[in-house]
Amino acid sequence: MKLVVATSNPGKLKELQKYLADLDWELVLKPQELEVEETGDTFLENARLKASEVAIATNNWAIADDSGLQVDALNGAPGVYSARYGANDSERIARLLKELGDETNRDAQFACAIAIARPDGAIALESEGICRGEILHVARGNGGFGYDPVFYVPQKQLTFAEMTTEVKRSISHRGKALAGLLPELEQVKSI
Ligand code: ITT
Repeated sequence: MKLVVATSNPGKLKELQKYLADLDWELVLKPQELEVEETGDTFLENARLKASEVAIATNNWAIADDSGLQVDALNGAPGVYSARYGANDSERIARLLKELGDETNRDAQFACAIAIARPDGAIALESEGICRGEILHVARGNGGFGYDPVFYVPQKQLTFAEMTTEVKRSISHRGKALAGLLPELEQVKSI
């Protein structure tokens, strides 16, 4: 059975494809022209919206991820606006570092909500994950995507951009959200 990966973000797509590779589902890319407006106030609402609309439009099962960075000293910003914080990754990072300035509290978290919809748009599964860390003053590492080079995880003493995909998966918001959902994804087809 086909599962449409409802994202236009290449970095996110790469991670999701890797995490879902061993499953008994045929992964299909979302049609490029199909863009869903993210009108929700929470990651979960937006993940549900994207999964449902893409499922209905393609008449297939669909999986969507809505995620973002929440910085404590910025009262949770950029949050659900993480993708809209700048025109590209380097502008988004530059804006984040500027807004934080000399702030000594650099605590932050990545949050991720994942929703899976049936072809009629009904949500079949959903899950959320969080990863705590700190915002560095200067970017480090070349891997990953988005805010990865400035997101440092003390437990690993690495930024997300310095980790292998496997290590990032083991501790990241997206890895945790998916771990809560993969066993059920194998079962859900028959229900
Ligand atoms: P889709 O909606 O098409 O999936 P998007 O980039 O608009 O793509 P979101 O609305 O979920 O996705 O925005 C999430 C943003 O948060 C994303 O653009 C990144 O800047 C950031 N982000 C999410 N997960 C991340 C991760 O693992 N590493 C770095 N940045 C991440």
